[in-house]
Amino acid sequence: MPATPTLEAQLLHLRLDGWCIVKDVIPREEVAAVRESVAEATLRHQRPDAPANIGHRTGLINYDQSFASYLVAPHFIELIRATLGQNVRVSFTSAMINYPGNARGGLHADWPFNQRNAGHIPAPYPDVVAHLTTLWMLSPFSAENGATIVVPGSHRMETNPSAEGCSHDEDTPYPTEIQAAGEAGSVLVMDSRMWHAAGANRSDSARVAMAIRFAPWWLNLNGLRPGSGERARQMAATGLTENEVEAVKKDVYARLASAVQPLFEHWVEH
Ligand SMILES: O=C(O)CCC(=O)C(=O)O
Repeated sequence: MPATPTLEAQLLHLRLDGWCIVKDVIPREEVAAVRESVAEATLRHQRPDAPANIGHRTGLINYDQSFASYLVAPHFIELIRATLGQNVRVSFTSAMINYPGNARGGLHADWPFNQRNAGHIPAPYPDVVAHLTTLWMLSPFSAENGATIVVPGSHRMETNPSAEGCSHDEDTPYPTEIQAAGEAGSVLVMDSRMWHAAGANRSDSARVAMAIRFAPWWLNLNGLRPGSGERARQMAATGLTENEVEAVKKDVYARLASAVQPLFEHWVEH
């Protein structure tokens, strides 16, 4: 069995390639229970405007907390904190169920680099790690069921295919792209600038995953807050829409473990 990569090796992989996989963030014997809990919450609270063939629930922490304790699994959170600083914050918790037949997505970078969001850092953007996207494999990710497509090294670009004028079309596979496969319980950690897309699900079962995103303390998240003046001004100024992240309910926050609470403190409802 290959040795578990060290934190230094994972950091190098993340810096050079823009992504790495952290294994066993959820232990194998516990991942089925988390998958079932997340899938059940997603089906019960499904977003009506979710794209075809995808079950989606944003603000997942309000609907299901089965995953919360794993956010501080030492070999996972050490990597996140070594990259973004000790006072890191969770910016998004989203569940995604990609059903059989779900088509390949377009290549893009995530918020705040996705140029279609009102609150985006305009391209050409600087070479700074400002946000991490972590995709939690609650089902195993394989080429067949649509493991995330990544373009290694693309995080060092100053733009991405969501931008008008980007020299690569979002729907054209990139020659060096690969699929980030892994076992259930593993987490794909990537620089949010990295070009990526959902793979096509050609299997006969659903791929259940979560996108948990992390921000450093200095990144302004106010544009994601429903009803905020800053959000309205960003949308009016750009003519673009923006993702919404509902506030964490007080009683949900109160029940989180003390080691998990600091990740969500900034977003608790007033
Ligand atoms: O579902 C996937 O594999 C990719 C998801 C994605 O592109 C995103 O959350 O930004």
